[in-house]
Amino acid sequence: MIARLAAVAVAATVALGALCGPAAAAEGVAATDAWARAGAPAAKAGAAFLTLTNQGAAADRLVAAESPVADKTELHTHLMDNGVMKMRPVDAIELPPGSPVMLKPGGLHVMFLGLKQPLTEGARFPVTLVFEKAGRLTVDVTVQGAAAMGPGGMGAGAMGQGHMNPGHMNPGHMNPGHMGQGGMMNQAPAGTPQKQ
Ligand SMILES: [Cu+2]
Repeated sequence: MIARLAAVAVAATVALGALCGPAAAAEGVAATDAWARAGAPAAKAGAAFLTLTNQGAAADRLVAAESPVADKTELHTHLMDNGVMKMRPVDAIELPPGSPVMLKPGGLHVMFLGLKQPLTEGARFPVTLVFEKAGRLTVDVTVQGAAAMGPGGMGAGAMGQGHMNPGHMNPGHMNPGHMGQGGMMNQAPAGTPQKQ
């Protein structure tokens, strides 16, 4: 076990250097900054977001997610369809070695259908991620405010001008032809400072 872990230690150290906050790791995949957006008390659907970093040498895939908060938990993405942003289930989320994949509002997300309880700000709940190679990993999801954009103060310039960060996109499932010009990200909250 120790020897086996040592084999990935170098890659893991490099990958972790760029991350902050509490991390959970299955063998080879780290999950950080898991959060969800608070929903209305009657809401039947919700979503969670997080960053996945494949620290192994080989590609892996997130193939499923499970959570006790909902009847059904799916992997979704957003696609532009005739100028309308729509959600669509995906079979898997590709995790190339060494490059973080960000699940975030307007993009890939973990979808909850048939919520058994409202997602109230400050609450925490578990989500179990199932990776093709790395196995199962349970992360703690923290519910943030209804207008939250995620950890790290996304409103303070991190949103930029609505550009999608190509490094975080998933070529295996995100069809650039459907992505428009980053239109999905133009929903940045009004009043967000946009420095030139
Ligand atoms: Cu969805």
